[in-house]
Amino acid sequence: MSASLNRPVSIDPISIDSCSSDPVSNGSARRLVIASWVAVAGLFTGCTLPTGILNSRWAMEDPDYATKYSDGAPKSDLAGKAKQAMDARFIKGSNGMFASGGYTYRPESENSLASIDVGVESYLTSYLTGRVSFMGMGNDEDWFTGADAGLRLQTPSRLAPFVGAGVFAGAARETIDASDDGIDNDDDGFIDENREKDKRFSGAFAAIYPEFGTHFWWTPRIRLTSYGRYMIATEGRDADDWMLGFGIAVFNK
Ligand SMILES: [Ca+2]
Ligand SMILES: [Ca+2]
Repeated sequence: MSASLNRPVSIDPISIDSCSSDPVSNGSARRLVIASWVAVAGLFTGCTLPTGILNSRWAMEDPDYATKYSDGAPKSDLAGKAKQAMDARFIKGSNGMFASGGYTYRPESENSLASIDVGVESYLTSYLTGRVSFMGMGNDEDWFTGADAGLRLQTPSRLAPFVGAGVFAGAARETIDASDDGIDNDDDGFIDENREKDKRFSGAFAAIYPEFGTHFWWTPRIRLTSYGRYMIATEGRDADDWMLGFGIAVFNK
């Protein structure tokens, strides 16, 4: 998949959104993402600081962790202190729900999309998760909706960088440039006038993606995530997107 990242991007005559440099679309997508990030951040303003900031045994509310570190590392044992401050292996076998919001950037277009994703995630082991979700992406002109599924390989630690791969499949309605197809697409009496557009419905839109990111356990049950994905669309490189997102997940055992 990484080879696709370097693939040269060709400009198709029916390049998606090549006609829509509408700053309103960018603005509304951006506002939606900012609003959702502020809402997530707001959840925490009323909460306490991340657990264990003043105590390296950060996850004592988890029974497995508490058993393992019931004695705790002595003050002089810095390596032991660091280990218990980082250890998140107790999460193995946990299931949770997550919500995330993202912002996509399509190199071939000035148009951007906001995305919202709600789903379930399981820790298959302490370092591997699988998840499925419903995802919607859209702006004033285009929308995509469908199911997303993926795997992430992470370090089994409180601050956990990860790499992953996933697939998105669903439907799309896109506004495309129609100024070169010999058709009066908008019935205004002019054929292929400047900036003529057409709507296209893709009943089966799909993308696969590599991704990378970082998790941070705010508490032993609440996890924050930031991620970046390169969405490789079945429709061709013109429809590829970079997606940057932020999410929150709540797990239980
Ligand atoms: Ca026309
Ligand atoms: Ca036309």
